[in-house]
Amino acid sequence: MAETIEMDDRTIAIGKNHKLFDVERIRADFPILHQRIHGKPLAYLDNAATSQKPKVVIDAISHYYQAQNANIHRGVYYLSEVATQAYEQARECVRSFLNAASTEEIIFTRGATEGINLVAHSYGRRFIQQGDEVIITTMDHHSNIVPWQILCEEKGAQLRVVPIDDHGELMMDEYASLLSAKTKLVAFGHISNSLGTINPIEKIIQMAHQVGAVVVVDGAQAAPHTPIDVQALDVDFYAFSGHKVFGPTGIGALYGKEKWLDAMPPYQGGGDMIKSVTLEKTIYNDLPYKFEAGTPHISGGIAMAKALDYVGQIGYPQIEAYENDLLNCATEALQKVDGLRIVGTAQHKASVVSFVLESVHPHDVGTILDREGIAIRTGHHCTQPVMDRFHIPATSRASFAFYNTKEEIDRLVEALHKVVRMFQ
Ligand code: C6P
Repeated sequence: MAETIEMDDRTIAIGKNHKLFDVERIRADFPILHQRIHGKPLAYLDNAATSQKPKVVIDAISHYYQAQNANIHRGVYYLSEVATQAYEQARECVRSFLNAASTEEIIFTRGATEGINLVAHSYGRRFIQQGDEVIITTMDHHSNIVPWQILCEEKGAQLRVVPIDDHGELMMDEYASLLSAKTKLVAFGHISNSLGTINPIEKIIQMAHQVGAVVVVDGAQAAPHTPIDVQALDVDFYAFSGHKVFGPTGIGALYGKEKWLDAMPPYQGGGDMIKSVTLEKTIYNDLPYKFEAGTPHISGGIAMAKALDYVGQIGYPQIEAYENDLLNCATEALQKVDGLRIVGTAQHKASVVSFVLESVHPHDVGTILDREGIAIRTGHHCTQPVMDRFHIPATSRASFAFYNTKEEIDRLVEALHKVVRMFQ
């Protein structure tokens, strides 16, 4: 973790060379943040649901449609070549973001959900057999539960689940005891969206590999907060969504080791994923195109690459240190709100705080906060097994990005005091 030296509430110096993290300068890049909601300045604290977009990303989409729009991999004319080149450059940018060995291992998807479904349908259908075991965890998002349930049901395989403790941490001893020669696949979230827990991903991968299982990581919540190096992790598959990392919706990427992608059947059939088609037989295209049927979200890929560049320019050490500061500040202040209990108190957490307020339903909390211009998410966050584990129907969740400020946290806390007074 980078060393943080606070200079004032808005400008902090981070790291040995004291690179300045000027949140006001960063906020200036995000047009949507400068508006009033119900007459109050917007405090957007729902970044785990989706992040806001910097102007470079918005401009990239607009520029694409104003100057580059054409279908890719198909035309011999100038515009098609320009669009193809921009899209393939975006793939190279994703490769570099994940530190994958080659662009052949980068498949554009609609997002993390589609990435995980692709692996379940393609790898799962080919390699998971009756009697095999697939391991997931209690803290997984529905996107990393349902595809494996469908697969296991279809194949007669067993779904095993690593439980979590009262802090919202994975019970690693239980994980160790679930692993066996029957374990063929382990799928888990890098960071929990409802608890904020950062999982010990290196250890989980290493343990799975020791029994010969392949590992699928749902990186939807990790990409905005922490650097990812798929080669150092030695992970088999890693999925993330563009919209959570300051890019557009409807685009994301799946990393897969080439040896697996080569051995897997296509996920969908259609244009661009073929080399040749006769009515008798189809020869599939090379990687990564074998997994990209149909016209893709071209502007999305290009704009997502801009977002990844943008994040890279700020730098993960700066982002991690600043967000950690926000997390500590919010945790400390929220604990002082009467009747508030934080759900998810893991030692290693991303900037996500879920909480329940005694005798106030989270939907009431969310609605009252909205009147103050504060956007948080309330509900089960697509993690119903987490809610069941903590015997609650829902939580309120504030999730921070690097453009959030301590003033916004102050406003959140003040509004929650108000909610408590209203329900007294
Ligand atoms: N979580 C949240 O408010 P998609 O929808 O494919 O971009 O991402 C799905 C997904 C997968 N895994 C995790 C850990 C996630 O957090 C999400 C999306 C949002 O928490 C919407 S439910």
